Amino acid sequence: MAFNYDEYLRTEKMPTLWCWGCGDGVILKSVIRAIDKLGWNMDDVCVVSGIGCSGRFSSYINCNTVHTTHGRTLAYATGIKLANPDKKVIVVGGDGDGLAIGGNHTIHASRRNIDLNYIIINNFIYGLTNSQTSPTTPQGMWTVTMSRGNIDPTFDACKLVEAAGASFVARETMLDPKKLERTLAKAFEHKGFSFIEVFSNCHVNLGRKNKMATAMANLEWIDSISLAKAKFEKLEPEDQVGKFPTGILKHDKDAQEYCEAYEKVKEAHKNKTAVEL
Ligand SMILES: Cc1ncc(C[n+]2csc(CCOP(=O)(O)OP(=O)(O)O)c2C)c(N)n1
Repeated sequence: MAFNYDEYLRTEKMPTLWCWGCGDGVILKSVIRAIDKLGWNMDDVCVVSGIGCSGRFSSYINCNTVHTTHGRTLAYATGIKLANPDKKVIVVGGDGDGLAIGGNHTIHASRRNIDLNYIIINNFIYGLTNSQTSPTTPQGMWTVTMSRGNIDPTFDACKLVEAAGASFVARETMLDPKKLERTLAKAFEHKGFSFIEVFSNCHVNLGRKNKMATAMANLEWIDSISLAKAKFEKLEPEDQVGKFPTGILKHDKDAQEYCEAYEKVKEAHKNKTAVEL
């Protein structure tokens, strides 16, 4: 039987505002199927999103939702989770939202290892605002703010959060929605800060002046820069340059989770003792 997405969507908001061929809709479907697989009750789920095309997630999914200010998703989500530690909190934002204006929050949520599920949809550009350079825009590509080619070195979001202390780190692409669904389900089940970077296309705002103006051309480029972790590791270091491993890159099940640590703070206050971690 066909999967019934309508159960999980605010159908009155359909069709979406996303451009034709945008990967955001594919990712939304994978998120929904991962939630369904885990059997979560939507009353227990809160989706927090930022400003950007990816920010529309919280408008379309039918659960508790907060559409927050640009770059501040994790600050809101941290408050929501600390006040409701038994609820499931999924955070969605763009590469601009989470790595530029919100980069600091991304680092510190990773460091605290709070039990949030943070999905960065990396389309390598500011999509909503029409093509400004983001921290993941490849060098040399055209953007409106670097119209002769981007000179900024890029950065690897997964390496950043791993170094900062995130206990679950994964990268997938929207080229393989079933694999994405499986990885999301594992991330959602993990207790601690789960970070999932999803490569996606923005043929309209990244592709149009970078020789990939169709969704297919943009996706072929994503395919050319990403490969499964096991294959990536077999490459010589010089061949790894410009390529990104996909799959689960880190899964530490033993790291102290922040809400649990916070419970110990409450205990310590009650008993007038020092916190015991
Ligand atoms: C404080 C603040 N600064 C800037 C903006 C303008 N703005 C809205 S979305 C956005 C960037 C969107 O890019 P990204 O976060 O990568 O998401 P995408 O649209 O690509 O999904 C910017 C700069 C804003 N809304 N608020």
